[in-house]
Amino acid sequence: MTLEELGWNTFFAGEFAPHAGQGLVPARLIRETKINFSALLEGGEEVDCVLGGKVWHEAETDADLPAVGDWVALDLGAEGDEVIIRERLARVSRFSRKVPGKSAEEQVLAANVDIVVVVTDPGPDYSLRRIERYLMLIERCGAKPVVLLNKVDLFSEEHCANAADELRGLSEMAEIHLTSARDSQGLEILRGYLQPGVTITLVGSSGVGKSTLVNQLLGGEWQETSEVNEVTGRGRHTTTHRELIVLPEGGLLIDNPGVREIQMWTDEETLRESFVDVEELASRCRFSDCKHQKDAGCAIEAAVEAGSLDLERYQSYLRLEEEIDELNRRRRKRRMATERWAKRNRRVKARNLADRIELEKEERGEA
Ligand SMILES: Nc1nc2c(ncn2[C@@H]2O[C@H](COP(=O)(O)OP(=O)(O)OP(=O)(O)O)[C@@H](O)[C@H]2O)c(=O)[nH]1
Ligand SMILES: [Mg+2]
Ligand SMILES: [Zn+2]
Repeated sequence: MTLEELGWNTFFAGEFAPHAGQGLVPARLIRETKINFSALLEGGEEVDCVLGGKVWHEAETDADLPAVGDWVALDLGAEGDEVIIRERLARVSRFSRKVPGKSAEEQVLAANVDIVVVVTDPGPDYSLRRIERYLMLIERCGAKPVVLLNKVDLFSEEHCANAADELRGLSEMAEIHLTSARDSQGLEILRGYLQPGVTITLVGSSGVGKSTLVNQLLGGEWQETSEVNEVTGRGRHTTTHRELIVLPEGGLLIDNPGVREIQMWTDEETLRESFVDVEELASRCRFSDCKHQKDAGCAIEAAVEAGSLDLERYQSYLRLEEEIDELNRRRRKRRMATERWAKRNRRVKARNLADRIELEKEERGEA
């Protein structure tokens, strides 16, 4: 297996060049666990590795830490030594979401991806708004967006075609396909994207069929049925960690655990961008401080009444302002906490330094 087959290119070669002379080797991270990482080396050998102190200290946020898909410079050491990640090479792209819960931190789901495939179904998981949010973030991260409406075997042809048409209306860049992982229908589409060296990541809610698609592409059982549902007694594949898989015919695939809450990491600009048409309307409201809620001369409410603006979209626009406030509030809070923490660290360092000077004086018999 060559580095190119793992996704290596001239950009990464340039990033790696300064480290080549230091006895380090390039590798791609394929798995992350609570205690360490696994990486693939040129030739295809898999090694376990741990984070080096420099990479840890230089990371300003969690998003700077190595993630699955990242290229790193490894220190293999001597036989039997722990393999250490000395550098994380710059990324060409990263697909992120907001860390679940109260924090406003960014979490990198997959680094250096070329295509992000959103898997959904034409039934219970189907939500235009959620897919729209996904598409917006994929386009922003620089990857190509693809949507798979999976499990089409469970729904009528007409229903599936309508759902696909609706999705096509969301974006000109996104490609929408109908698939059935159960019947191996539409898999050739995924195979077509998976050229050697191309990295694809599969995202979407739990249970939509991401791992089943991967299994089908691998032509067998790659992920064993681990948990058995207590109630139904049926096996269930539930992906618990992110993993990059190299397909035999080339192409790299990152399977993700299902995203329960679609709290994608984002910023105010992205949020606003997705509502440019509504913001445009807002500029035509009679009052500049219009709340768009029963205000006189409100252009947005007029558009809803005239049927040119979707009621649901109007409602999410109103919630969006709250969302932005909340996002900025958390950012400020986090920054304050980080500043306090940095001050504390400086004090600790200063104290340690003072102690060391004292100690050295003592040792020299000066104290
Ligand atoms: N009928 C039908 N069932 C499918 C299809 N694809 C997947 N399934 C079933 O849906 C269930 C969930 O599939 P998974 O592949 O585990 O879903 P996942 O997206 O990987 O879920 P998480 O790992 O929890 O994120 C399994 O019981 C699959 O057999 C399909 O095309 N048709
Ligand atoms: Mg899965
Ligand atoms: Zn208004």
